[in-house]
Amino acid sequence: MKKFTSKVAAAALVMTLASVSGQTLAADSTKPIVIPTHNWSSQVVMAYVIGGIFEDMGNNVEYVSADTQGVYESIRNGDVTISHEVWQSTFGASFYAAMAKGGLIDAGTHAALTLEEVGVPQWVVDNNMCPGLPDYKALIDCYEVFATVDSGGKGRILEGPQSWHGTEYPDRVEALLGDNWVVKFAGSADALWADHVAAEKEGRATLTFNWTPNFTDGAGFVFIEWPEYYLGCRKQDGGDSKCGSPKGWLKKAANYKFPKTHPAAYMAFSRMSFDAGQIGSMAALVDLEGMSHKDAATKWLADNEDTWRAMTGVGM
Ligand code: TMO
Repeated sequence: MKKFTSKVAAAALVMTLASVSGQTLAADSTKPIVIPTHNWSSQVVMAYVIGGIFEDMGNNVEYVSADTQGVYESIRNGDVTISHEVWQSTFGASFYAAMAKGGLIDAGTHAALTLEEVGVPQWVVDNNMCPGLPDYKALIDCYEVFATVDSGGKGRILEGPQSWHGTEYPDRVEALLGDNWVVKFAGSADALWADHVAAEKEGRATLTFNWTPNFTDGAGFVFIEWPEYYLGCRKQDGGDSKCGSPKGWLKKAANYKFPKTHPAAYMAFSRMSFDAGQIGSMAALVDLEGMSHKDAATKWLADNEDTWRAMTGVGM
């Protein structure tokens, strides 16, 4: 009896100690946390940044190259564990479609506000190449200024890869600009940046898709101002597409089991919040400084240790 009592007391003491130390109470599974990589720089760098934080906490991590829309279904069914850059304009519909089916959770919102929109490099405005910008109505009469060798005399909008937006810009151009404009899809983000460089060299104006936060925030990029976005205004959502992109959020998503299988990693992930400067700098290390995504993440983690360590601990 005496032995039994002391065993119970010992167990109670262990439980007390465990709950005081909090995080160690429920250990994270050794199963890898699967992090997706996509096709723009900040997302890939942030994948390795977050993976590096998880590894520092003792977790196992795996990276998979994933489709930018299909990834939300993969998170829902557990093949991918998280998404750390859910941009409202491009991926909001796929994010909520997966959530509605059950299995994907909203794991919080970054501090950064976002805009994914077409626009012109600052020098196009500075040189007054299309008077009246950034109002979209100025484009109606300026189409010839934005013609390229492959646009048949029409103004050209260089969209990002089609997997980001689908028919959003062709629909909008048809609704608001008319027949003198054509939308071409770039094969990659790098093709957008190459076009900015070539256009400046050739002295021609260019109108391309871009977003903020991004490395271009430094040199300046002027986003076109369209009629305001509202939920349902896009053709694909039942509207007439006479609207611009939302001034949007940047969310994180996770599989619904992640908080249970990896409580410490999930808690850290739910607390991770990057601002515009931090996200822009992740992109700049690759797109301006020419680093590999992995090296950029290693440097970012070394330069910002106080910031990310605070996210991994218990407390306010
Ligand atoms: C999803 N993106 C930031 C490239 O627009």
